[in-house]
Amino acid sequence: MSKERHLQAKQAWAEKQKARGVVARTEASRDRLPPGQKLTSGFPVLDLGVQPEIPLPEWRLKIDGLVEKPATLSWEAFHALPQVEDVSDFHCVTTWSKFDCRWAGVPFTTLYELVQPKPGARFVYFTSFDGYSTNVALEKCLDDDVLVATRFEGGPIPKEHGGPARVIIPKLYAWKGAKFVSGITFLAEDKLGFWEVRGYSNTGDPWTEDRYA
Ligand SMILES: Nc1nc2c(c(=O)[nH]1)N[C@H]1C(S)=C(S)[C@@H](COP(=O)(O)O)O[C@H]1N2
Ligand SMILES: [Mo]
Repeated sequence: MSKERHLQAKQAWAEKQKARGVVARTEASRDRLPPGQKLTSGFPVLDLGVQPEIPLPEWRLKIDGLVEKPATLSWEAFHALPQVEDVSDFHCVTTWSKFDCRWAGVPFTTLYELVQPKPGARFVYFTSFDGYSTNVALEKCLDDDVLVATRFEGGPIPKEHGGPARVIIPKLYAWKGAKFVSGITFLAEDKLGFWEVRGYSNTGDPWTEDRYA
């Protein structure tokens, strides 16, 4: 079932790319701003008080757990994978939203194809170089706009925003997107991440104000 979902996501992305040439993304903000959110033009920084310095030659992304082909990708190996660009909105649970963030990187679905999760895999646990973690249902990671991003607005992601690489899951509150990402683990059973253990919602849907558990 998730196989079909990830193919659907690839197709949706292709169609969106086609559409982007002709359709400007100018929906009225009231249709784009989830309930209880305020639009910001800046880009606040939220972290655990640590912005780890990771030299690119030492950077690794480890993908493991319930998969046929675990992988540990160097910066070079990661960039040998097909890269995409996607523009999405960003919603922080602390009530600010930022529209039209232009991220580029590797689609989650590409990493999914690379490691080939086993049929029992239903959850994803992300870990980071600063000790952060977060958990997401696998189904939610297979949308076409979910990326492991290495670029923001045409340049490298600034360290304070999670570079060298961060996860972007636009349809969920932003705490579900691990900055400074270092690991992606596929699991059969759910495992709560840093904020999920501390009372944030397990699902984190901005449109239903699904903020706290
Ligand atoms: N590694 C790591 N990822 C993280 C966090 C963090 O503290 N550490 N904070 C999360 C939260 S609560 C939000 S709102 C976004 C903030 O991203 P920004 O600092 O680029 O705005 O990153 C998320 N990912
Ligand atoms: Mo947040």
